[in-house]
This record gives sequence, structure tokens and C-alpha cells, in this order.
Amino acid sequence: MVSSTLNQPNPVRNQQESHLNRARASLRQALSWYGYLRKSGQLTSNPELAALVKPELEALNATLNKLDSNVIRIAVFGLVSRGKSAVLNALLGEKILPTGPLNGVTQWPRSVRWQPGGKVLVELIDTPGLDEIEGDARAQMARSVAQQADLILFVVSGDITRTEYQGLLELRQAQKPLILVFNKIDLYPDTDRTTIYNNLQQLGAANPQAQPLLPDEIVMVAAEPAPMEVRVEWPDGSVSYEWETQPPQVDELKQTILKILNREGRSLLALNALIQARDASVAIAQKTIDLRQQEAEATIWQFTKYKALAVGLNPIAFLDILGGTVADLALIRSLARLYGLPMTSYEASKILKTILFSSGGLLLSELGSSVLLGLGKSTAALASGDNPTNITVFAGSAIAQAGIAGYGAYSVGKAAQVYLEKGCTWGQLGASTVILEILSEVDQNTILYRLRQELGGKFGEF
Ligand SMILES: Nc1nc2c(ncn2[C@@H]2O[C@H](COP(=O)(O)OP(=O)(O)O)[C@@H](O)[C@H]2O)c(=O)[nH]1
Ligand SMILES: [Mg+2]
Repeated sequence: MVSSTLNQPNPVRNQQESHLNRARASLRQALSWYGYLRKSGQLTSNPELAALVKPELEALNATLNKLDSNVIRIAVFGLVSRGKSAVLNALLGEKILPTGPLNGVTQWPRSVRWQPGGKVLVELIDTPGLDEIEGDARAQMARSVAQQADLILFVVSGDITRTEYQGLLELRQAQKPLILVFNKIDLYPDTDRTTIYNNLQQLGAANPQAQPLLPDEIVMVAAEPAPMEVRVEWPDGSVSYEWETQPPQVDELKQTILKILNREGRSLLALNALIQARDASVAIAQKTIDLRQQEAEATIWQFTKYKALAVGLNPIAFLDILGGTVADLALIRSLARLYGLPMTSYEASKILKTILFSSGGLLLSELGSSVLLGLGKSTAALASGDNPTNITVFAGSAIAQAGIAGYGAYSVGKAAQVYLEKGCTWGQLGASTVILEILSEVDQNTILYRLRQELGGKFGEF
């Protein structure tokens, strides 16, 4: 088989390229949907909303640019003095980032370019210790760096502490592939090393039920080994002791990273871009829905009245259900229009189905009672003739039914708001859809496959 320039079989390359292409298409689609908000100043029909969602639109744009630049970001996390900066220096083969025994040597996230093997372009991001900055600022820093990263290195230097475990779990929320780096192994004798390694394998997994970490996901290194005292015997027979610096041991980590980048680097890029696009789209939908709250209430109420009227007056059960559904669909679509959210009629009917099935009792009983009351109504009307009491029966069931239908429309409207907020990423080429597609295609031996196993249904939630 002919290998490509990157020594990869063609199917692997092609699949990764296809992931990148689909991610690009998804981002372009999102940007074009919101294009009407991106015109500046007077040109936009919606200046208030445009100003509100500007950061998200800029993020979408930056994400697309990042995809095109093909740079993979690897961020390092861990508590203070675990050797985060030292690990990056060892990978770089140069002492570029300051390291030291004192707290707070690294104050801010800082990034350095790295071109391992002279091919892939990588940006290494160094961060302050998770325990160095306080509360909110820390969480914020970790979140924003983790969001940017395509791959996370979590550095520990022995058994995991409670704070470390907490930090690790928080980072797992970012839904990024993660390598656990066990640093400072020069400080441990072989047996201790193995014990610690085995513990880390269990603890490093996303949860106690998950499989222990695979060899690709946990690597032992000595980034800046402590100098060793060596005994020097001189020709004259005298003996002295000297401190000798040891070379770093990071080859295995370097190989692991290279292997992952080669095997799935571009898919990781694609996935990360899509996750950011999904979050931006959801944020845009949320802001729009907040801004349009009052108008939306009015629209829902209008449809509620209209549906109650239509269903109440219609004497045939079948048409009741049909008419009700048409009204619900129209409501969903007109809400989507009000919000300026992308929505096809196919998606609208999918949302309606989801709402009807997930809301269980209430809306199903709406359908059920439509049938019963509709039949009752028709029978009553047929039998009534001139008899005024039968007319009253008809009117009575019509009013009851109208009430139920109206209430149904109201709940559909409220539920539709929730689904529109999240559902905007689920259409064809929507970020969430493409994320699922990519994850369903990855090979078993990839770190992405592992991510998919761990996340389970999480990516699939509406
Ligand atoms: N013994 C030993 N010490 C290390 C190793 N890596 C880093 N250190 C030391 O640990 C301290 C903290 O390293 P630094 O990279 O600044 O940690 P950071 O706060 O996580 O960035 C420094 O004094 C390093 O010399 C290692 O592999 N072995
Ligand atoms: Mg540091």
C-alpha cells in the first residue's frame, strides 16, 4: 500500500480530512445563518441583538480561522510545582518557560510554538497551578484555556490529592482528550512508581465505572530530574562528590503525542471547533430568546387562542388532531422566525414529536381527549336535531375540548422555546449533528473513541 507523506495509510488521512471538511462546512453554515446579525451599524436590521451576540459571532469566526490554520493546541494543567512548565520545556528541548520550586512562577497562561518532527504545528499552552489562583478566576482561566485546547496534559507528580482529583474531574467536563502525565519519576524507586502508576490508572478515568486508563492516556516522565550526587575518583586516589544534572526523560510522552496527532490530530481539531461552534450557537439562541421574551409570550398566547377556537369549533375528531398539529407546527415555526433561528419544517415536526412524546401525560391526553370528545361532539351533533339539550351537550364538550387544546398549545409553545434554544445545533450540518457523526466514525484504538465511550449519551442529549 502506498503511504502518504505523513506515513499514514490513505483511509486514515481521508477520514481526518473529511472530518475537517465537515467541521468547516458546519461553521460556515452557522456563520451564514447569523450573517444578518453581522452587518455593522445601521446595516443590520437588528442592532440590539447584533450587539448582544457579537462575542459569540466573533468566537465562531475565530474558530473557523483556527481550523484553516491547522495549528493543534495542547494545554498543560495541574497543581502548582508538579512540573507543568518543566514538561513543556522538556518537550521543546529548550528551557523556554521559567520553572522553579516557588509558587507562582507561572502567573498567566502562556503559549509557545512547537513543531515536533518538523511537520505538525503545535501550540503548547502553559498555565498557572489550579491551586494558585483563587475561586472564580481559576475556574474561568481553566475553562477558557481548556475550551481552546485540542488535547490536555494533566501533570501530577505522585499520588493524586483531593484537589487534584477535583481539578481533573472539572477538566473532563471540557469533553477533551486528556493524557495524564506522571512527572518526577526520578524521585521514586521502581516499585513505588508501579504502585502509583496503577493507582493513577484507576483514578484518572472519568468515573469509577470507567475502564482504567490505556497506555496512551497515562505516561511516566522526568522532565527536570533532580541532580544526582556522583562519586568521582581522581587519578591521585582522592575522592570527591559532585552534583551532576540528568537529562530529561520525555521521549515516551513525545512519541505518544506524535502518535495521537498523526492518527487523529485533524479529527481532534474538527471536533474541538464543533464543540466551540455548538456552545456559541446555543449562547446565541439563549440571548435571542431572552431578548424576545415578551413577543414570544404574545405569539404563544395568540396561537393558544387560535388553536382553542379551531379545535373547539371543529366537529370532526380527525380534523381536530390534524388541525391541532398544524397549529402547533405553525407556532413552532413562527417562534423560530421570531428568534431568527434556523428551522426547516422537517425540524419543526421533529421538535413537535419530541415534545409530544417527552411531555407524556398532558399532551397525549390532549390527543386522546380530542378523539373522544370529537367523536362525542359529532355524535351529539348528529343526534341532536332540534333538541336544545343536545345542543348544550355539544357546546359543553366543545368548550372542554377547546380548553384542553388551548392548554396543549400553551405547553407546546413553552417546550418549543426550550428546544429551539438547544435544537439550533441539531439540524443537518448543525454542530451537534456533525459531532455525533464524527464520533460514530472514529476507530477503536483512538483517544476519540475512548472519549465517546466515556461521554456515552452526553453528546446525544437534545
Ligand atoms: N525531581 C524532579 N523535579 C522536577 C521535575 N520536573 C520539575 N521538577 C522541579 O519541580 C519544580 C516545579 O517545576 P515547574 O515546572 O516550575 O512546576 P509548575 O509550577 O507545575 O510549572 C522545579 O523546581 C523543578 O525543577 C522532575 O522530573 N524531577
Ligand atoms: Mg509553571
